[in-house]
Amino acid sequence: MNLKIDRAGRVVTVRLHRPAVLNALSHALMTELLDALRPLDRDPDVGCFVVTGSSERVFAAGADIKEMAGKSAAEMAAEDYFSGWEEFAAFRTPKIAAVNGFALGGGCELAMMCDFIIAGESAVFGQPEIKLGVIPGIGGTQRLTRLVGRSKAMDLVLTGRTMDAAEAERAGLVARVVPDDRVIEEATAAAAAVASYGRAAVTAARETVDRALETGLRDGILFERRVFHALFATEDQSEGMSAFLGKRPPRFTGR
Ligand code: CO8
Repeated sequence: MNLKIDRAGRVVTVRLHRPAVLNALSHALMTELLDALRPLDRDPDVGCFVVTGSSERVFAAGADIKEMAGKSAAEMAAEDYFSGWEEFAAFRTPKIAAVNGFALGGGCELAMMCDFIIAGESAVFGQPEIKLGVIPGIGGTQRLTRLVGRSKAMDLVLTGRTMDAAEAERAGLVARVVPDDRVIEEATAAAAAVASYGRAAVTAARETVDRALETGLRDGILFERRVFHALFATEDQSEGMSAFLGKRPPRFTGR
């Protein structure tokens, strides 16, 4: 097994677990992750995923270089190597990356596939693929550029240098930096908060924020307003607003 999965209430925590190779992302790890999360993604009693490494030293040091090294271009194309990660990125359950230590190459890309990143003070981010004679291949050039802008993305992708958690937060890659030993606690608390809200509103919020990266302002604002209107078809909207006005906590049911 390349993973450890724990479920507590509505939060599912996935720990990458290949310590001997710093959680390098192999095809087997990806397949296990997808097989484990696919049914959970459809489970109405699961409200958020937390993805993390298995130690304070590493989140993931990238795709498994040993696995890739000997492949030909034809083999990579025939396998559509690592296209499965887009299935992970497309899961509808919100995902929070809890990053301690190295998040390099595919590790940084995996963190960016999540909705947001909570990092420990000693976390290290980078896209060092250029040093291996390749480029980021599971979204790095695209997601990093959208998150930190062209200039910093070029700096990281062309020089292969790493950045620390403080720089990653300043650049907009990381949402919060916390002490290393608080990363899981903070991410789990954030996940529990997300999981406690109405599912339709959470899905609408994610899709609408992500739409901002893919559309012009005018279309994005219209999309947001239409989605806002549509949420008035849900019981959770009625419950959330009645609870506020009645000065009581809401009881969301996901309907
Ligand atoms: N793949 C395979 N094995 C790895 C990887 C990796 N990415 N990273 C580390 N390991 C292994 C090492 O080979 C070593 O194994 P061994 O003990 O058998 O020699 C073990 O993990 C420990 O690593 P180090 O001894 O190197 O540990 P250090 O503390 O000295 O260094 C570093 C830690 C800085 C993280 C270093 O290991 C490193 O630079 N790792 C590689 C980082 C990297 O280049 N990542 C990018 C990989 S390429 C990629 O992610 C592309 C993704 C897109 C693919 C898309 C296809 C379409």
